Amino acid sequence: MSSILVSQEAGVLTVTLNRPEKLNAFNPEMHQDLRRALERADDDAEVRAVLLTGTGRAFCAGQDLAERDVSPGAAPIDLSVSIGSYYNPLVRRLRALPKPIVCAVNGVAAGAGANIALACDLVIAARSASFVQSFSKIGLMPDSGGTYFLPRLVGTARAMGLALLGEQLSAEDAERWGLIWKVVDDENLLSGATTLARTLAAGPTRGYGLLKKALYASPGNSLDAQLDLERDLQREAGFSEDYREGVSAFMQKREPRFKGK
Ligand code: LHQ
Repeated sequence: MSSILVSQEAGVLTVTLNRPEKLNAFNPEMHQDLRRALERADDDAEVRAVLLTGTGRAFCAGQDLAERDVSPGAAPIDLSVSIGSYYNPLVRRLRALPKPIVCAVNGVAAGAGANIALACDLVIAARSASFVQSFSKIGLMPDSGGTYFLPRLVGTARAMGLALLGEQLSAEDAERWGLIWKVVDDENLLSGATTLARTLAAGPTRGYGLLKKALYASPGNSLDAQLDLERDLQREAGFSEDYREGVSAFMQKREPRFKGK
């Protein structure tokens, strides 16, 4: 059985984590498959949005903890190797993809699984889903961008509580705290996320890529630097066909037909 499922329709590449018996925990195969899928999303001009979700009752339980020998006497484990080889490149790839990524969190998202979801651009969660910074339960600290995303999304006080206590945060609280975009009823998750991804796939893809760049650069920039960046990126947006189409459609009082160029 493949560790991920990939399908493409209406400009949306849907990538489904598919190790349900392991709550979609990451192993090297799943990392490699996901990397290939995201490379395809980047390279294929027909792909104009990505939808990431999971099969079964979990979105992703983070690293597969059965993969490492932690028995007494076993060799010390250098976790920086898999973080450097897999998790950090994955977070960077999600953030840098110049196309919108919708994450449909279908169940529990734990450890790196939670933070991979937060690395996506729009996170929608099923009402029964939850988010757990479970790292402290196994003697670790948040990785996969958790110490970056959490304080920026919910503030240091809540980030610290989540990281120290490792308690499950319900999808409804995650929405209320501003950790995610929206919570929806379980039965509406996939249809809602697909509709959203298709809407984005019919949008001005280049403009979306540029706005991702600007918003994600913002926390590290001064206002001056950000204004300069906006000027430069808007210059690029202004050269796009979709800008011409958008303004023409507005003036002609019709719906725009964006091509993503
Ligand atoms: C699992 C897992 C799992 C294997 C549930 N692995 N089997 C990066 C770099 C390098 C190394 C270290 O880590 C990292 C990043 C990380 O992600 S570290 C954090 C790793 N993840 C966790 O610590 C989460 C562990 N899982 C849980 O806390 C719970 O299972 C959650 C909260 C996800 C779900 O709880 P429940 O709904 O109560 O389910 P459960 O605990 O009963 O799990 C169901 C089964 O899934 C069970 O197996 P079994 O054979 O008893 O049915 C678990 O052992 C297995 N499972 N997570 N990460």
